[in-house]
Amino acid sequence: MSMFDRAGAGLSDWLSGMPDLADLVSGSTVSLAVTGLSRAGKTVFITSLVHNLLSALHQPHRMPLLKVVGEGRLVAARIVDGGTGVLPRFPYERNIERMAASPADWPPRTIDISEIEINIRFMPAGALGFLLGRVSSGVATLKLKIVDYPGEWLLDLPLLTQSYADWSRATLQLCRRGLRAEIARDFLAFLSDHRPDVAANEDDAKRAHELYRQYLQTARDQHGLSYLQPGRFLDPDTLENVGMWFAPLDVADGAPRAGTLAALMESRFEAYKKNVVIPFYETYFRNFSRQVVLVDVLGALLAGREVFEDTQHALDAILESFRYGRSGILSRLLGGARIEKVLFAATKADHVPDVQRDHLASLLRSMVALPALDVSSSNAAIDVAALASVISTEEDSLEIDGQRVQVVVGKPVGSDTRAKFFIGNVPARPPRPEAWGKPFLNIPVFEPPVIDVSPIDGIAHINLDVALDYLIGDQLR
Ligand SMILES: Nc1nc2c(ncn2[C@@H]2O[C@H](COP(=O)(O)OP(=O)(O)O)[C@@H](O)[C@H]2O)c(=O)[nH]1
Ligand SMILES: [Mg+2]
Repeated sequence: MSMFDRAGAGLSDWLSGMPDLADLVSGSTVSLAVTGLSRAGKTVFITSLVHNLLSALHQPHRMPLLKVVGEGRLVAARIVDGGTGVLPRFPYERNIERMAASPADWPPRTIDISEIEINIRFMPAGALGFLLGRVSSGVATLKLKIVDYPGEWLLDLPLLTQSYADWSRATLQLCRRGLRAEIARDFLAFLSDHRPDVAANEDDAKRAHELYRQYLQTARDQHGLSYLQPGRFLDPDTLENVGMWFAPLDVADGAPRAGTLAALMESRFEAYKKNVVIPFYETYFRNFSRQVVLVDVLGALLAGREVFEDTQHALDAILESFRYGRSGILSRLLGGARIEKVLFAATKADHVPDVQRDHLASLLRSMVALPALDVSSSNAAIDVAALASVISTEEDSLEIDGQRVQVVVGKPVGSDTRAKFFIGNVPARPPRPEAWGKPFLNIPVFEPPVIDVSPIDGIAHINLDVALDYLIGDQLR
């Protein structure tokens, strides 16, 4: 090999580690998916992120740790209107108006998938910026596609490797334990009155499905449970389709006899996988390259041991969608595409004083068993953070039993007065079995702070810039 060859190889090695110059000029796209279990804070996260990006030119001090902003390289950030997206548009404007209204309130609950595109124009850093300056105006473009989708949908991945009998057995076992047994009482009573091998009829199928859905909904809305399958049963729109009205039954192993209730349920279970679960992975999930999973760690912690462990169980199932080496099904569905980086983020960190926020992140780290995760290169890179999309509280202190403790103060929605909120200490690790307190589900909903609806001043947050830099910073270099 001549000197020249070697030098050439060295240069192309060096260049291959960098974004393509042509891509930088014409613009590349990065798809950032935002998910989390219901009420984890997805809508508020995206709204604040978009607002702070659009405001970053005027108010760079809000996002100093997003390097493209902190280093003064941001040129412009704009919403792409009428984008090419096939998904419903994420209602950023409606949300920010609601949060900026007076009295201020939070955006309404959402259940569906949506997206919004932001065009980010920036000066590339270092040598690349220099090269780009020689061939064009020196300004690069990144199109950031942000997609909001329910984390419950990821809980359906395990269904793909289960038969109806497998799934029924696992689901009913869970359903007959602890808190769930009580919530599912009506559904379980139905099961004991109806053998799975009775002749199939629409009335029984419908009744079983309704009772099962009521159980899922109560478990989520009144008890804060999250390991709930199938994920779409919590979204009323899927109910339109009779072909998906099923529920688990006490079936024996093997294929059920034709014409029985069990056989009907089994065919609907298979239809759900084929028409709902698989298309989500093949059509949407395979296009995501970066992912945030938001978790209301504090809510889970305060709701008590059973809910906390259930959240852990759900996170475990969610993680399966980012472990490419282990399940052949995922690589088949994604056709080799993969998410490169995942951030698990504990939301609403403004509910605890500053000194407790590191613990919130450590607690989440141990909930997702991050230390034990095999860091095989086939998996997505994963990290953990604590953040608040919208700081809605201030710090204060309070005397409790002769001791001064740090608390947060905010104005609960609908109230005229400000209230102090103290939850004790956030542990850095899941509490020991005997250390659990009484379940507490009434975390106050604090009014958002005063927000300007125009993207000038931005919104005060905790770690949104750090999170975004981890997720897409490499595309803005
Ligand atoms: N204090 C505070 N509350 C938040 C924050 N993010 C979300 N929330 C609260 O959590 C609720 C649910 O958030 P939302 O984004 O709608 O959750 P989603 O179901 O995951 O989209 C909101 O209505 C707020 O009350 C935050 O950063 N700070
Ligand atoms: Mg939402």
